[in-house]
Amino acid sequence: MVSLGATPLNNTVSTIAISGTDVYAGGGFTDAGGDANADYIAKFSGGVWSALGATPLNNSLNAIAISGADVYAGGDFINAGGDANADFIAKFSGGAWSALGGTPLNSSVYAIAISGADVYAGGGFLNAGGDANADRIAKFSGGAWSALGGMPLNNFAFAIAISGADVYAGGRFTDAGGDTNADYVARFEIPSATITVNTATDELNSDGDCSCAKPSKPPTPTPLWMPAQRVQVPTPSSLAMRSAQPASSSIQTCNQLPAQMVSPLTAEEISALTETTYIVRSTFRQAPPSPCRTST
Ligand SMILES: [Ca+2]
Ligand SMILES: [Ca+2]
Ligand SMILES: [Ca+2]
Ligand SMILES: [Ca+2]
Repeated sequence: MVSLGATPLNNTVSTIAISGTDVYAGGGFTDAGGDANADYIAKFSGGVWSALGATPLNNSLNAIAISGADVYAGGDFINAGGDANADFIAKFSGGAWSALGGTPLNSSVYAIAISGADVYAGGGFLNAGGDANADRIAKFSGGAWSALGGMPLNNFAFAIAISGADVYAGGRFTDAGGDTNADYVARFEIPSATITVNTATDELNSDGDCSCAKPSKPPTPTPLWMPAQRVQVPTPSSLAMRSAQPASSSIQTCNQLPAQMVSPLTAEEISALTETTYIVRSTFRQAPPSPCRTST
């Protein structure tokens, strides 16, 4: 083992995250590498420690997660970077700290995990974002905090890890989600909330993305839609196989496609579905006439 730089830190490190060649450390230390602003979190880059921004955090750090150029920190601090809402969790981006949403958490964050654009936090907080069920674990998505499946944890969450649609949480809780065996560690499956496939009046363009808002003119089914090509679309029944909560899902099928062009999804294809994907077995050779273009 060797040191990071010539100036040792002065207190505990609780979490480390790496982005490229930069190492981020968080914990109980202050003035990392002699930088007066490098308190509780610091970046080791090019052989030296430096602060994240000019406004140091005011209390210990427990978790760091990095997504692209954004560094998420969770801990015991409040008002990160002077943002009154940046309590216990904050994002460092573009040289400044900012809050996650307009409603601060009310207690410590011990774990952060990121899945796509969603940030999952675990800790000791209750009612994140005002959601009565968002206790000790919550998802920040689309600017707001929410519970995981309406299921609060009954004690602290200290660790979160995500693999695909599975969110694993560890902590001091018992009976997560009402499962008497889900003690101290549990898995939550992210529901495939909404899978929308366009109608036949929408564009099915060459990249297979058939999401489109309002066609001004229905395309002509032939010869643009070649009979040799088949499209797979999720059906409500296949979605039910995938999701434990089909009632919360909405789906449209290409309801004007000839029936023989639509065949059921395989189990493997169903398991691969996510909120933002659907499966087109093969794309159509030509897009219908504009102006209908993809919206997502
Ligand atoms: Ca300091
Ligand atoms: Ca505050
Ligand atoms: Ca609650
Ligand atoms: Ca139990």
